[in-house]
Formats: sequence, structure tokens, C-alpha cells
Amino acid sequence: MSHLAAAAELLSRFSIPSLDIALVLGSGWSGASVGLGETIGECELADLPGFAKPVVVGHSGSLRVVRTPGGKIAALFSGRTHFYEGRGTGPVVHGVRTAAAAGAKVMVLTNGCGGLNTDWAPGTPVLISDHINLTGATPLEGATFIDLTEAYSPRLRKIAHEVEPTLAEGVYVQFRGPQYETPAEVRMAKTLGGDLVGMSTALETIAAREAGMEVLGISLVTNLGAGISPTPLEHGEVIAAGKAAEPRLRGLLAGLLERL
Ligand code: 8IG
Repeated sequence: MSHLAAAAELLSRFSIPSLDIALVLGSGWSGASVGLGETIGECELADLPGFAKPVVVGHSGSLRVVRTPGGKIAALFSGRTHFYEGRGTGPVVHGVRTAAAAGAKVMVLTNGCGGLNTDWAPGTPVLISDHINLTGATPLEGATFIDLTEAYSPRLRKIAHEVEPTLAEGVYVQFRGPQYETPAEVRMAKTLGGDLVGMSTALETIAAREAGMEVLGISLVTNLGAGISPTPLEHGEVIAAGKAAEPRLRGLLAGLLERL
């Protein structure tokens, strides 16, 4: 229950009554959030109860609270805890539960991922329409039957399409990682109905739906899935594709925050 302590600490630290929106910035998304709204305050995530320092290069592990042009209060989380870190699902969804406990009704989850559609060049953002959770794990405990029929809010996807009418949609497949998929696993993901492969988001979406939040998921395709691309995956290309896509991603996030 340390998300209740974290939420209380977050609200008192920034002297705000509650959050409206929370946004998790995944691989390649941090730069896209620069200048979004008027900053109310910032802190290290590790300064709030229950948060651990993220391990991935390019994830800074900080929190910025902003007032959006629409007058809403949004918490921007840079960096996340991944399931592959091996600490279970609790730390993975701690930010989501903290945001919900602080009053956020909308959860925007972004990530960097592999694409299974060759039309999507590295640097293409794709709205998540649904997910396939291949982690074998869940953040839910006991007989907690959560409906996931419209896990990724049709209402929020419509708003995203108002900002960018050409935005593609796809099914996100969460693998445990940390290794990337084999080509056979990439073919399996495609056969199962997947369009995107990654190592986050699905578990967070489950926790957000449990908490009653509306979820918007946006993936940044930073590479083609293994075996689709002629070149092997490197973390450097992930960073580079994210940099090149920054202006488009910033426009997308700014347009969303104006409308949410
Ligand atoms: I960035 O190709 C990024 N994250 N599972 N597969 C998986 N995760 C990823 C990939 C990828 N690219």
C-alpha cells in the first residue's frame, strides 16, 4: 500500500489538491515532453515512497508535475521499473497506482518498441488498440476479475486521432525480456495478432484499469522486430530513432494535453 504514502507525499510536496492526468515517458519519449505545460515542480522518483531507481540508459527516473494549457494537472514520469528487473509486478505498477491514488483519471503510457509492420519506419508512433500479455504475470491479486474489453480507451484514441488523423493503431505484445525476441518469437507474436513487441505497458494497463483509470497507450517504433530487420538490434538505434522523432512526438503529446 505504499502507493498511498507516495500519493500523499507527491501531493504535499507540490502543494496540489490532486492529479488529473499521469503520463509515463518510455524509451525515446523523454525529450518529447520538454516544454509541455507550465512546471509546478520536479523531483527524483526515488525520493517518493516505494520507487526504486530505474536501470535502463535513457531513463532518468524523475517526476515533473505540470499545469497543462487546458488547466489540468499532469504528472510526467520519466523512466519506469520493468518486469525484467525481477522484482515482481508491484514495483512495475507502483507509478500507476500512485497516480491513481493521487486522483489521476487518465493514464497515458508511452514506450519504445519493435514493430512487426514494415510500413512503420523507426520513429513512427503507433496508438495501442489492445495488448497481449505474454509475461505470464499480473499485478492483480486473488480473484480480481477486471474487464479488459476496452482497456485502451476508444474515447482517448479518438482524441489522439483528432491531434494526428494518420496515426496508425496496433496490438502491443508484452514479452518479459530483457533479451529481445528471437525471429521465431517475432513470427509467433505476429501470428497471434500482434503488431508491436515490447517489455512494458500491458502490466501497467491492467493496474490502471483495476484502479478505474482511462488508458491511452502510444508506442514509438524504434526498430523492426528481430528477423524482420536485416540488421541486429542495438540500444544506440533506439536512442537515435527517438531523437529524430522528437518534434512529432512533442506535437502529439502537446495536442493531447490540450484536449484531455
Ligand atoms: I526500444 O524489438 C525496443 N524495445 N521486446 N522487442 C522488445 N522490446 C523492445 C524492442 C523489441 N525494441
